[in-house]
Amino acid sequence: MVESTRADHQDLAQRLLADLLPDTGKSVRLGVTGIPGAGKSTFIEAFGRHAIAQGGRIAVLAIDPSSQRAGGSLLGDKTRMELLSRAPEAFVRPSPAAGALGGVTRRTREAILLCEAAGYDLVIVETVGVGQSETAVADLVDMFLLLLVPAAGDELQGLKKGIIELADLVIVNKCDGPLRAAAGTTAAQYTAALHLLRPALPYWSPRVVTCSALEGTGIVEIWDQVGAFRSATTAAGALARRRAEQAGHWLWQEIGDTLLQAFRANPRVAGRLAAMEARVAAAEISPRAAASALLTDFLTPAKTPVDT
Ligand SMILES: Nc1nc2c(ncn2[C@@H]2O[C@H](COP(=O)(O)OP(=O)(O)OP(=O)(O)O)[C@@H](O)[C@H]2O)c(=O)[nH]1
Ligand SMILES: [Mg+2]
Repeated sequence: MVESTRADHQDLAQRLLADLLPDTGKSVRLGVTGIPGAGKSTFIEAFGRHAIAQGGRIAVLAIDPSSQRAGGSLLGDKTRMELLSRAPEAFVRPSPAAGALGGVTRRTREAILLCEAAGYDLVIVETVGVGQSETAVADLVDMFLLLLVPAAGDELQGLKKGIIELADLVIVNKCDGPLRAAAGTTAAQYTAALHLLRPALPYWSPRVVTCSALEGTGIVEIWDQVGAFRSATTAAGALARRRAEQAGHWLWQEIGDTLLQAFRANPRVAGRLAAMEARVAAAEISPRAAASALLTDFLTPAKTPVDT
């Protein structure tokens, strides 16, 4: 219902979320990003099974606003997280139907709350680190994990510039078989890069670790790092601050989205919008003057019928 775009569903969903709010906020929220094929789903499966073995309950949500990738993550993730999907302690939810990133992140944000109210103590959000979604996911979670493959340099990894600065933990996956040596080299390079990239936070310095999601090595160390991050951010009050900030962003995003929706739906605006856009494109009117005219239409109470 939360994912539905139907207005009556949305009303019910909002009431449900309001009722559940006191039961939310108690999980560890993790974001996992990396280029397509980095092994995110395989990693989440291994990590999730470890979490379950420790007595945890885990929910996995995927964000894929493009969803045009070959095969789609929907089928892929279902099969790749086969064991996790079947575990009664796990809930695996593939991407909601493709849509604007804002819509997808809103639904994911609300899905996180639902999972928490349902008693999952670990919520993992998977997203592909080549677009905008990873920045959006960093704003949904407590800790952001960047999954790399053994190769040199951000460009070669096909990663968006600056993404490493978002990472609270960098993981070089596929440290096995013939890739093991390259994984070690990549880890060393990124360790050096991290030291240059940003000054360490007073309570946390992001580290680079290696793992093999396929063979299950390195998972325990990552689990320990997640625990250490949790303790450090809680002790410093940083976790509460991060979530408060995120809630503030969410509030303003909702205000912005709702206003824009109302603006576009306004009959007087709708009647002139296309023409105004064309005039702006043809440089007949400045964007500022056009915006001002449209906003006047929007903000002036409609006493007379549509237009003028
Ligand atoms: N050798 C090796 N292969 C791995 C490892 N982890 C994943 N793979 C393989 O890498 C491929 C992609 O794995 P996925 O887990 O689907 O990667 P993903 O990042 O979730 O991919 P998308 O969701 O499509 O972006 C699969 O063929 C996996 O078997 C690993 O630790 N070692
Ligand atoms: Mg995947």
